[in-house]
Amino acid sequence: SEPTVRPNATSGRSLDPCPDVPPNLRGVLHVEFRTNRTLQDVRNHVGPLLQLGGRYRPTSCRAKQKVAVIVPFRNRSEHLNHWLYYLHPVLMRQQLDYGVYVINQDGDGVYNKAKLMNIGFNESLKEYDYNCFVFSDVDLVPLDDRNLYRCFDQPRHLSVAVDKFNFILPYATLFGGVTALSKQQFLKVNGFSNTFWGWGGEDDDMSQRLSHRGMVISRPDSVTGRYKMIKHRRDSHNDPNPNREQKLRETRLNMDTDGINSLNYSVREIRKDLLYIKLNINLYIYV
Ligand code: UD2
Ligand code: MN
Repeated sequence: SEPTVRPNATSGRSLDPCPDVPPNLRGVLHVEFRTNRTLQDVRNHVGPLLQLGGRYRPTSCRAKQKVAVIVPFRNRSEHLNHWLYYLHPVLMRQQLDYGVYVINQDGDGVYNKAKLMNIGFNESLKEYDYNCFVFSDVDLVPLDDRNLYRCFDQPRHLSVAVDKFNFILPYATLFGGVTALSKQQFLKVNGFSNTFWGWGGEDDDMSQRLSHRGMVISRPDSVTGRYKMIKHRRDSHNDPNPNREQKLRETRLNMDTDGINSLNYSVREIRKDLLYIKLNINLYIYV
Protein backbone atom coordinates (compact mmCIF):
# COMPACT_ATOMS: atom_id res chain seq x y z
CA SER A 1 0.00 0.00 0.00
CA GLU A 2 1.01 3.65 -0.44
CA PRO A 3 2.94 5.25 2.38
CA THR A 4 0.81 7.84 4.10
CA VAL A 5 3.63 10.15 5.10
CA ARG A 6 5.22 12.07 2.27
CA PRO A 7 8.88 12.94 2.77
CA ASN A 8 9.48 16.68 2.84
CA ALA A 9 9.64 18.81 -0.26
CA THR A 10 13.41 19.13 -0.47
CA SER A 11 13.91 15.44 -1.12
CA GLY A 12 12.53 16.04 -4.60
CA ARG A 13 11.96 12.63 -6.06
CA SER A 14 8.90 11.76 -4.05
CA LEU A 15 6.95 14.88 -5.03
CA ASP A 16 4.06 14.70 -7.47
CA PRO A 17 4.95 15.66 -11.01
CA CYS A 18 4.40 19.32 -11.89
CA PRO A 19 1.23 20.01 -13.91
CA ASP A 20 1.51 20.16 -17.72
CA VAL A 21 0.53 23.81 -17.69
CA PRO A 22 2.39 25.76 -15.00
CA PRO A 23 -0.28 27.42 -12.83
CA ASN A 24 1.36 30.78 -12.10
CA LEU A 25 2.18 32.09 -15.56
CA ARG A 26 1.34 35.71 -16.29
CA GLY A 27 1.11 35.76 -20.08
CA VAL A 28 2.27 39.00 -21.67
CA LEU A 29 5.25 40.58 -19.90
CA HIS A 30 6.48 44.11 -19.63
CA VAL A 31 10.11 44.28 -20.77
CA GLU A 32 12.31 47.34 -21.10
CA PHE A 33 16.05 47.78 -21.35
CA ARG A 34 16.44 51.46 -20.54
CA THR A 35 17.07 50.87 -16.84
CA ASN A 36 20.66 50.29 -15.81
CA ARG A 37 20.84 46.94 -14.07
CA THR A 38 23.93 45.88 -12.21
CA LEU A 39 24.56 42.27 -11.41
CA GLN A 40 23.97 43.12 -7.77
CA ASP A 41 20.54 44.59 -8.61
CA VAL A 42 19.67 41.35 -10.34
CA ARG A 43 20.99 39.24 -7.45
CA ASN A 44 18.78 41.20 -5.07
CA HIS A 45 15.80 40.86 -7.39
CA VAL A 46 15.89 37.13 -8.14
CA GLY A 47 18.66 35.73 -5.95
CA PRO A 48 16.84 34.49 -2.85
CA LEU A 49 15.18 31.59 -4.65
CA LEU A 50 18.31 30.43 -6.45
CA GLN A 51 21.07 28.07 -5.57
CA LEU A 52 24.65 28.99 -6.40
CA GLY A 53 25.32 28.65 -10.12
CA GLY A 54 21.90 29.85 -11.27
CA ARG A 55 20.22 26.61 -10.28
CA TYR A 56 16.60 26.21 -9.40
CA ARG A 57 13.99 23.52 -9.03
CA PRO A 58 10.40 23.86 -7.91
CA THR A 59 9.79 22.92 -4.30
CA SER A 60 6.13 21.95 -4.56
CA CYS A 61 6.31 19.47 -7.44
CA ARG A 62 8.75 17.39 -9.43
CA ALA A 63 9.79 19.14 -12.66
CA LYS A 64 9.13 17.11 -15.79
CA GLN A 65 12.40 18.08 -17.45
CA LYS A 66 15.90 18.96 -16.40
CA VAL A 67 16.87 21.92 -18.52
CA ALA A 68 20.34 23.35 -19.13
CA VAL A 69 19.95 26.89 -20.42
CA ILE A 70 23.04 27.68 -22.47
CA VAL A 71 24.04 31.24 -23.34
CA PRO A 72 26.95 31.79 -25.74
CA PHE A 73 28.78 34.87 -24.58
CA ARG A 74 31.59 37.36 -24.89
CA ASN A 75 31.75 40.94 -23.77
CA ARG A 76 27.99 41.49 -23.39
CA SER A 77 27.66 41.88 -19.62
CA GLU A 78 25.04 44.61 -19.90
CA HIS A 79 22.89 42.29 -21.99
CA LEU A 80 23.49 39.42 -19.61
CA ASN A 81 22.23 41.49 -16.67
CA HIS A 82 18.95 42.22 -18.47
CA TRP A 83 18.67 38.61 -19.60
CA LEU A 84 19.14 37.26 -16.07
CA TYR A 85 16.74 39.84 -14.64
CA TYR A 86 13.93 38.77 -16.94
CA LEU A 87 14.64 35.09 -17.51
CA HIS A 88 15.08 33.75 -14.01
CA PRO A 89 11.55 34.68 -12.85
CA VAL A 90 10.09 33.27 -16.08
CA LEU A 91 11.98 29.99 -15.78
CA MET A 92 10.91 29.70 -12.15
CA ARG A 93 7.24 30.29 -12.96
CA GLN A 94 7.57 27.65 -15.66
CA GLN A 95 8.48 25.20 -12.89
CA LEU A 96 11.65 23.99 -14.53
CA ASP A 97 14.51 22.16 -12.89
CA TYR A 98 17.17 24.28 -14.55
CA GLY A 99 20.66 25.72 -14.52
CA VAL A 100 22.10 28.67 -16.46
CA TYR A 101 25.41 28.15 -18.28
CA VAL A 102 27.17 31.20 -19.66
CA ILE A 103 29.80 29.99 -22.10
CA ASN A 104 32.40 32.69 -22.61
CA GLN A 105 34.89 32.60 -25.46
CA ASP A 106 38.24 33.55 -23.98
CA GLY A 107 40.47 36.02 -25.82
CA ASP A 108 39.67 38.05 -28.91
CA GLY A 109 39.90 35.47 -31.67
CA VAL A 110 37.15 35.07 -34.24
CA TYR A 111 33.89 34.23 -32.49
CA ASN A 112 32.36 30.77 -32.80
CA LYS A 113 28.90 30.69 -31.31
CA ALA A 114 27.94 27.16 -32.37
CA LYS A 115 31.08 25.63 -30.89
CA LEU A 116 30.37 27.43 -27.62
CA MET A 117 26.89 25.91 -27.61
CA ASN A 118 28.31 22.41 -28.13
CA ILE A 119 30.62 23.06 -25.19
CA GLY A 120 27.65 24.14 -23.09
CA PHE A 121 25.94 20.85 -23.87
CA ASN A 122 29.05 18.86 -22.96
CA GLU A 123 29.97 20.73 -19.80
CA SER A 124 26.46 20.98 -18.35
CA LEU A 125 26.11 17.21 -18.61
CA LYS A 126 29.19 16.80 -16.43
CA GLU A 127 27.28 18.55 -13.68
CA TYR A 128 23.79 17.15 -13.80
CA ASP A 129 21.68 14.70 -15.72
CA TYR A 130 20.04 17.27 -18.02
CA ASN A 131 17.67 15.96 -20.66
CA CYS A 132 16.79 19.21 -22.38
CA PHE A 133 19.01 22.00 -23.70
CA VAL A 134 17.83 25.51 -24.39
CA PHE A 135 20.23 27.66 -26.41
CA SER A 136 19.65 31.38 -26.14
CA ASP A 137 21.22 34.52 -27.53
CA VAL A 138 22.10 36.77 -24.60
CA ASP A 139 20.10 39.63 -26.12
CA LEU A 140 16.72 37.91 -26.49
CA VAL A 141 14.03 38.26 -23.83
CA PRO A 142 10.59 36.66 -24.22
CA LEU A 143 7.52 38.88 -24.09
CA ASP A 144 5.22 36.10 -22.95
CA ASP A 145 5.95 33.56 -20.21
CA ARG A 146 3.64 30.97 -21.81
CA ASN A 147 6.51 30.35 -24.22
CA LEU A 148 7.91 27.33 -22.39
CA TYR A 149 11.66 26.83 -22.13
CA ARG A 150 11.46 23.11 -22.36
CA CYS A 151 11.70 20.35 -24.93
CA PHE A 152 8.99 18.99 -27.19
CA ASP A 153 8.49 15.99 -29.46
CA GLN A 154 10.34 17.89 -32.17
CA PRO A 155 13.18 20.44 -31.92
CA ARG A 156 11.72 23.75 -30.80
CA HIS A 157 12.30 27.22 -32.17
CA LEU A 158 11.09 29.64 -29.50
CA SER A 159 12.01 33.07 -30.87
CA VAL A 160 9.35 33.14 -33.55
CA ALA A 161 8.44 36.81 -33.56
CA VAL A 162 11.33 39.15 -32.73
CA ASP A 163 10.76 42.92 -32.61
CA LYS A 164 13.87 43.46 -34.75
CA PHE A 165 12.11 41.51 -37.55
CA ASN A 166 8.82 43.38 -36.95
CA PHE A 167 7.49 40.37 -35.05
CA ILE A 168 7.45 38.25 -38.20
CA LEU A 169 9.27 34.97 -38.77
CA PRO A 170 11.69 35.91 -41.58
CA TYR A 171 11.72 32.45 -43.18
CA ALA A 172 10.24 29.04 -42.43
CA THR A 173 13.46 27.16 -41.74
CA LEU A 174 14.90 29.77 -39.35
CA PHE A 175 16.39 28.12 -36.28
CA GLY A 176 18.32 31.03 -34.74
CA GLY A 177 17.82 32.99 -31.54
CA VAL A 178 16.32 30.72 -28.89
CA THR A 179 15.95 26.98 -29.46
CA ALA A 180 15.34 23.84 -27.40
CA LEU A 181 16.55 20.34 -28.17
CA SER A 182 16.24 17.22 -26.10
CA LYS A 183 19.44 15.29 -25.47
CA GLN A 184 18.26 12.70 -27.95
CA GLN A 185 17.39 15.23 -30.66
CA PHE A 186 20.73 16.98 -30.19
CA LEU A 187 22.75 13.77 -30.41
CA LYS A 188 20.79 12.55 -33.42
CA VAL A 189 22.30 15.42 -35.46
CA ASN A 190 25.75 15.29 -33.83
CA GLY A 191 25.11 18.70 -32.24
CA PHE A 192 26.11 21.93 -33.97
CA SER A 193 28.93 22.34 -36.46
CA ASN A 194 32.20 23.52 -34.88
CA THR A 195 33.45 25.10 -38.08
CA PHE A 196 31.36 28.25 -38.48
CA TRP A 197 33.75 31.05 -37.51
CA GLY A 198 32.30 34.56 -37.36
CA TRP A 199 28.72 35.68 -37.80
CA GLY A 200 26.04 33.65 -39.50
CA GLY A 201 25.15 30.29 -40.96
CA GLU A 202 25.46 28.09 -37.90
CA ASP A 203 21.73 28.30 -37.21
CA ASP A 204 20.79 27.38 -40.79
CA ASP A 205 23.30 24.53 -40.64
CA MET A 206 21.52 23.15 -37.57
CA SER A 207 18.18 23.58 -39.31
CA GLN A 208 19.47 21.47 -42.20
CA ARG A 209 20.87 18.86 -39.84
CA LEU A 210 17.46 18.47 -38.27
CA SER A 211 15.78 18.07 -41.62
CA HIS A 212 18.39 15.55 -42.83
CA ARG A 213 17.56 13.43 -39.79
CA GLY A 214 13.83 13.58 -40.46
CA MET A 215 12.89 16.07 -37.78
CA VAL A 216 10.64 19.10 -38.20
CA ILE A 217 10.74 22.39 -36.33
CA SER A 218 8.11 22.95 -33.68
CA ARG A 219 7.09 26.48 -32.66
CA PRO A 220 4.76 28.37 -30.36
CA ASP A 221 2.21 30.62 -32.08
CA SER A 222 3.31 34.07 -33.17
CA VAL A 223 1.73 35.78 -30.18
CA THR A 224 3.25 33.53 -27.51
CA GLY A 225 6.54 33.54 -29.42
CA ARG A 226 7.16 37.27 -29.24
CA TYR A 227 10.61 38.54 -28.22
CA LYS A 228 12.46 41.74 -27.63
CA MET A 229 16.07 41.93 -28.76
CA ILE A 230 18.43 44.36 -27.05
CA LYS A 231 19.70 46.76 -29.69
CA HIS A 232 23.35 46.30 -30.49
CA ARG A 233 26.00 46.75 -33.12
CA ARG A 234 27.89 43.89 -34.69
CA ASP A 235 30.59 42.87 -32.19
CA SER A 236 34.24 43.08 -33.08
CA HIS A 237 35.83 39.75 -34.09
CA ASN A 238 32.45 38.48 -35.28
CA ASP A 239 32.27 39.73 -38.87
CA PRO A 240 29.99 37.86 -41.27
CA ASN A 241 31.59 34.59 -42.24
CA PRO A 242 32.34 34.80 -45.98
CA ASN A 243 32.33 30.99 -46.27
CA ARG A 244 28.91 30.47 -44.79
CA GLU A 245 26.97 29.97 -48.01
CA GLN A 246 29.44 27.45 -49.35
CA LYS A 247 29.47 25.65 -46.01
CA LEU A 248 25.69 25.43 -46.02
CA ARG A 249 25.89 23.38 -49.22
CA GLU A 250 27.99 20.82 -47.36
CA THR A 251 25.96 20.21 -44.25
CA ARG A 252 24.87 16.72 -45.19
CA LEU A 253 28.41 15.76 -46.16
CA ASN A 254 30.00 17.05 -42.94
CA MET A 255 27.47 16.56 -40.20
CA ASP A 256 28.57 13.09 -39.15
CA THR A 257 32.18 14.14 -38.59
CA ASP A 258 31.80 17.80 -37.57
CA GLY A 259 29.92 18.20 -34.33
CA ILE A 260 29.77 17.04 -30.74
CA ASN A 261 31.93 14.03 -31.68
CA SER A 262 34.79 16.22 -32.95
CA LEU A 263 34.72 18.92 -30.29
CA ASN A 264 38.03 20.11 -28.85
CA TYR A 265 38.57 22.92 -26.36
CA SER A 266 39.92 23.57 -22.93
CA VAL A 267 38.20 25.04 -19.91
CA ARG A 268 40.28 27.83 -18.43
CA GLU A 269 38.03 28.68 -15.54
CA ILE A 270 34.67 27.80 -14.05
CA ARG A 271 33.13 30.46 -11.87
CA LYS A 272 29.84 30.12 -10.03
CA ASP A 273 27.85 33.26 -9.49
CA LEU A 274 24.54 33.10 -7.69
CA LEU A 275 22.84 33.78 -11.03
CA TYR A 276 24.80 31.52 -13.43
CA ILE A 277 27.79 29.33 -14.00
CA LYS A 278 30.33 30.93 -16.27
CA LEU A 279 32.83 28.84 -18.13
CA ASN A 280 35.75 30.56 -19.72
CA ILE A 281 36.73 28.58 -22.78
CA ASN A 282 39.81 28.38 -24.95
CA LEU A 283 38.57 27.34 -28.40
CA TYR A 284 41.92 26.58 -30.02
CA ILE A 285 41.42 29.24 -32.65
CA TYR A 286 42.44 28.33 -36.17
CA VAL A 287 45.18 30.51 -37.67
C1 UD2 B 1 21.18 36.20 -35.34
C2 UD2 B 1 20.50 35.01 -34.66
C3 UD2 B 1 21.53 34.31 -33.78
C4 UD2 B 1 22.72 33.85 -34.58
C5 UD2 B 1 23.29 34.99 -35.43
C6 UD2 B 1 24.23 34.52 -36.51
C7 UD2 B 1 18.11 35.40 -34.32
C8 UD2 B 1 17.07 36.09 -33.53
N1 UD2 B 1 19.38 35.50 -33.87
O1 UD2 B 1 21.50 37.11 -34.30
O2 UD2 B 1 20.96 33.22 -33.08
O3 UD2 B 1 22.35 32.77 -35.34
O4 UD2 B 1 22.28 35.74 -36.11
O5 UD2 B 1 25.40 34.03 -35.99
O6 UD2 B 1 17.83 34.79 -35.31
N2 UD2 B 1 27.72 36.83 -28.90
C9 UD2 B 1 28.42 37.42 -27.84
N3 UD2 B 1 29.52 38.18 -28.07
C10 UD2 B 1 29.97 38.42 -29.33
C11 UD2 B 1 29.26 37.85 -30.41
C12 UD2 B 1 28.14 37.07 -30.17
O7 UD2 B 1 28.04 37.24 -26.66
O8 UD2 B 1 30.98 39.13 -29.47
C13 UD2 B 1 26.60 35.91 -28.64
C14 UD2 B 1 25.42 36.58 -27.94
O9 UD2 B 1 24.73 35.62 -27.17
C15 UD2 B 1 24.61 37.02 -29.14
C16 UD2 B 1 24.75 35.80 -30.06
O10 UD2 B 1 26.09 35.39 -29.87
O11 UD2 B 1 23.27 37.32 -28.81
C17 UD2 B 1 24.43 36.05 -31.53
O12 UD2 B 1 25.20 37.12 -32.04
P1 UD2 B 1 24.51 38.49 -32.54
O13 UD2 B 1 23.58 38.97 -31.49
O14 UD2 B 1 25.55 39.42 -32.99
O15 UD2 B 1 23.72 38.00 -33.84
P2 UD2 B 1 22.29 38.48 -34.40
O16 UD2 B 1 21.62 39.46 -33.51
O17 UD2 B 1 22.45 38.89 -35.83
MN1 MN C 1 21.64 39.80 -31.45
